[in-house]
This record gives sequence, C-alpha cells and structure tokens, in this order.
Amino acid sequence: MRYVIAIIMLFCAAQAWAGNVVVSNASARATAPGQESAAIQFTITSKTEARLVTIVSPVAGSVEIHSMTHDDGMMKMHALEFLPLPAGKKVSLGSSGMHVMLLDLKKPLKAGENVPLTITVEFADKHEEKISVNAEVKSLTRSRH
Ligand SMILES: [Cu+2]
Repeated sequence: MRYVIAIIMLFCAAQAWAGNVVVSNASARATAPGQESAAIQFTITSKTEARLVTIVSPVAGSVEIHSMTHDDGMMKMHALEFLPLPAGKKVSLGSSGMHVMLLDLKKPLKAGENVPLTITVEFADKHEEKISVNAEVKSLTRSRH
C-alpha cells in the first residue's frame, strides 16, 4: 500500500513540473514518396533556463536538431547536441535557421495525420522533463479547388 502511494506522489510531482515548458504550433509537412527525412516546426518556451536535449518519435529512426549557417555563400547544416532554452524566451524551430529533422522515416507522413514527439528538456539542476506533443501534418502543396 505504501508503495502505491509513493508512486502516485511521484506521478503528481512529475505533473507539476510539466508546467515549466510549453510547446505550441507543432507541425510537419507531408512527405513525397521515397523521401526519408522531414522537417518539424514548433515553438518551445521554458519558464526557467533549460536545454532541449533529445526528441524521439515512433515514425523516425532518429530525430536531430539542426542549425543552418551560411558560410561563403554555402548553406551548411549541422546537428546540435542540445538546444539552449533561455528563461521565458520563445524559441522557434523551423522559421529561423534552426529546425528539427526526422531522419530515417519509417513511413510517409500524410496530411491530416499526427506525428507523436517526445521532447526531453534538462534543467539547470539536471532534472529532466518529458513533453509529449503531436505535430500536425500539413499538405505539401496547397490544394487547388
Ligand atoms: Cu536539417
């Protein structure tokens, strides 16, 4: 009995922490046949200073946070080990040079579907919080009705 209560308390504590990070406007684009990667967009805000350390999705073999830099007219993309989340500041992924990529897609992304993502954020005191998000898949092209 004591064991059960301890688990419930643990669960409640985790729920309280979940209020620290807000993820919004998560979306992806439908993929073309044969396409093996897809970009995901979302906005993330943490109340306290933190870093986004990992993202996993059941539809992808791996998920990477990419940063884009222009170097002598060449566009270079490289994977970041983590994404810094300054306290209270909105961080947009997808609209700026930073974006999230699903790699090694297990199936094509179809418009209207949702892509489940689990985002892990690590705080300054090293405790981690997991946020579950569903990214809405939008059509690749605008329909011409
Ligand atoms: Cu990329």
